[in-house]
Amino acid sequence: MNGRPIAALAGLACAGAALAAAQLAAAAVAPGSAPVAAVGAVVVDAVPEPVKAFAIRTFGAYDKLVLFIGIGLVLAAAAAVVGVLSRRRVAVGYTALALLGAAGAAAALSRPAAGPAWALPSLVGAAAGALVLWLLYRRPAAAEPPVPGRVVDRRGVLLALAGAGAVGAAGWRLGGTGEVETARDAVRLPEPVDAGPAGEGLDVEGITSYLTPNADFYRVDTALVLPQVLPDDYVLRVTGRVDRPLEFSYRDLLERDLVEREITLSCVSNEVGGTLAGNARWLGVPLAELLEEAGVQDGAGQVVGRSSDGWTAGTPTSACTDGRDALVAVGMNGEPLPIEHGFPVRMIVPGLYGYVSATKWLVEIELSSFADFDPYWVRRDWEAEAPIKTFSRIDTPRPLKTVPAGTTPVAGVAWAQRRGIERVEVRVDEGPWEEAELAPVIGPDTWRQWLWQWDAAPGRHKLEVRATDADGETQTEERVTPFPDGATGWHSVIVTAE
Ligand SMILES: Nc1nc2c(c(=O)[nH]1)N[C@H]1C(S)=C(S)[C@@H](COP(=O)(O)O)O[C@H]1N2
Ligand SMILES: [Mo]
Repeated sequence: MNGRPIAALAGLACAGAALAAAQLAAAAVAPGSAPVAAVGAVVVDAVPEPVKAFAIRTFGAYDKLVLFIGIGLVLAAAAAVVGVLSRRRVAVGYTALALLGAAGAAAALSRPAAGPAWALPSLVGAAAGALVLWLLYRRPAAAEPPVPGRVVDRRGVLLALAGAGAVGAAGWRLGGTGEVETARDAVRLPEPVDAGPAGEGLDVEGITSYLTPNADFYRVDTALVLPQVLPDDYVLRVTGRVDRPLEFSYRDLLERDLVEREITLSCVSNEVGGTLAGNARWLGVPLAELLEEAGVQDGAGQVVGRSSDGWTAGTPTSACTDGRDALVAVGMNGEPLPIEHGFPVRMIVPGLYGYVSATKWLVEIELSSFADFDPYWVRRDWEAEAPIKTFSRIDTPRPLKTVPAGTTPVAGVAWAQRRGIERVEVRVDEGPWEEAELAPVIGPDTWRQWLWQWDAAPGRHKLEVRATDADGETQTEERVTPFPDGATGWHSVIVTAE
């Protein structure tokens, strides 16, 4: 018998062989050139804003994994159907593989970082898939009972599936971040010439730590495969409306006078109560110095940071030169930047959301104007200028927790980078606002921990928090969503005391 299940598996084997061969080829070209990664990247760029917001809200850091699983399921279903249809007309299989190859190649070539070689993995994959198809689907021998169309070589299917698995795994490994990891491990960062003050935190159980360890630092970006930038190949270009275009190697940057500063980075997609923010000690070159050396021309009101994968962010030039610690950063909490946080070089500008300032895998700083250039998220209708809105969060007690009646610490963090936090208040069951104790701060650019000792009466309670920045502006109660320039509203949690 040569049933449909075997034919469906044969279809999977052909698609698997195609993807595995492509993955292996992509390890030699560039990880982003693999067809699934390229198609995924096109999907990420193309999906409408509400869908993307939904994905970030629902899947959080797993949004990329969910996308890959989705693409995998669609491909597998299509491959199984094509496998069955190919028994009658094997041309269906060849056509499907040709389409897969063409779509993958087109997607790869459309990526901003692509060169002509980016088409190769998809084409190699399609050819490998076609070869397996040719091997698996044969005409019945004269001695066999006549069937319409072709029979599938059962043993061949299993072999092909196993082979595809092995080749795919090898390609995945080779194309991984191993080489960059090794290069990063070899980096020795110099000591800063100017080490800024170190802040301290409050010692309260359950509060967000003052400095966020690198491993716990939130990650937000559009990169489905991590950009791989080797420090030895690294060049940062300062271009556009400047008197003198400049180039810096990684070594050039490390040899300059580095400064170290504690700065809180936060994401515009952070919802009220959300955790898309972190505070780190960044080591880097003051961006203002590079701009000064390049000579910014009149009218260059926007500094565009461009990533090795083509992503862009636009920062007002004034925010890079007004004396704040805008950095071309190489270090994070005493280590070279982790790969997922932009190794080898990224931008950090206090006071602005990450999407308008914090380009990771930074390879170009282009002086432009807001009229002349719309960066990645601005093209998707987010605001071009996005200063951080004042935010406060209750970290402990957690929502719906039961706490002992009597004295219970209520604590969390608040931030308003560039302005600073002056007051945090808490209220219980919409009673009077009570002022919280604040941790000491080193300046306006880091978050500030707060603590309020609550005398909790037994029962169910609503706790709310609001912060006031150093300009005297208190957070508005009005709840708005992150789109298009950041969420507002007071964070609240419901807890039971007993
Ligand atoms: N190359 C690149 N840089 C990027 C992004 C991106 O998608 N690509 N996302 C930005 C956004 S939206 C934020 S909030 C910060 C997050 O930095 P982190 O992942 O190190 O926390 O990086 C910014 N830099
Ligand atoms: Mo962000």
